[in-house]
Amino acid sequence: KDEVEGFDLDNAPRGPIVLGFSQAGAESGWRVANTESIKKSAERNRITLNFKNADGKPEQQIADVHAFIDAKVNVISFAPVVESGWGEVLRRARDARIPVVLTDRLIDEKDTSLWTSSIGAEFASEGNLAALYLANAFSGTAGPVNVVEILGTTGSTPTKQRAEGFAATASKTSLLKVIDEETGNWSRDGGEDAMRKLLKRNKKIDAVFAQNDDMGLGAVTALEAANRKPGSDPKIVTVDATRDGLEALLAGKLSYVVECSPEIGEQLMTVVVDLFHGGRVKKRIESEKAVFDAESAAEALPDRKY
Ligand code: GYE
Repeated sequence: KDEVEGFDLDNAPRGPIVLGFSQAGAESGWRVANTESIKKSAERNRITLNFKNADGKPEQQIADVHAFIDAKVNVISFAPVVESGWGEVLRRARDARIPVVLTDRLIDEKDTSLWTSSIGAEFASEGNLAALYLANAFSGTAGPVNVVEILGTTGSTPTKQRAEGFAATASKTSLLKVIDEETGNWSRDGGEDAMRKLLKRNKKIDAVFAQNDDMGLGAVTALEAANRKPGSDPKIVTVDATRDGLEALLAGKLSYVVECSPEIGEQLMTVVVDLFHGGRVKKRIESEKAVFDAESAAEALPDRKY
């Protein structure tokens, strides 16, 4: 069952469709670009956007979704700060017959009828790709390669799945060893702080897996302050491929970047329009990804808008 029926045309709104969108926050370059993408695509599709920013606060975000139900919006969408806590408000949305589209991240509810569709990246495969790069980069060395991981917000889907994907591939190589981890909350300051703690606790660090560009860039600052040479000592792999990330890759301060596209606004608006105008929508829609080394970063940078 990978497709869901759209709504009856009889139920289609008479005026513009109203979409209530709750954004997780503004914690990273990725998130800012994601907000841009959603706002621009709503405008282009003539969808009225009721936008709220939860600023990284799970309780705020649930309150925002309740407010969308009270306002009788036509569709609700949100990028969850964390996976937990969604059952009650989503049952209320279902009772009010308001379709819910998850974007970017997932929720941990077993009842899949609580959402109509979800749009986002396969985070585990991003973790796989990050580990695969390091395994190749260190192949031929005796090992073990000591890796420290800088994690995103605890309880969010990409934090869990990027770590799982990385660990799964790392364990197959019997070369990479995750020796320590620290949360950096997706932000630059958080990444810098996390790296400082990891440096204090660990003598030999060969590589860093930072779960997003911003935390990786924060780690670069901490490593330079400790007289290390980030990009080679240690190698640093990140996820997102924002402009700042690709520029650091080109400058040799990051070693490799796995892309996770924030530009999912257009896919979201297509689902919203299809829901009300007779189309069928997919239960799961995957967003784009690629991988970058310094050479392909140089090619991509002129067109990178975020
Ligand atoms: O990688 C990070 C952002 O959920 C994919 O959240 C998103 C992640 C992204 O803060 O930069």
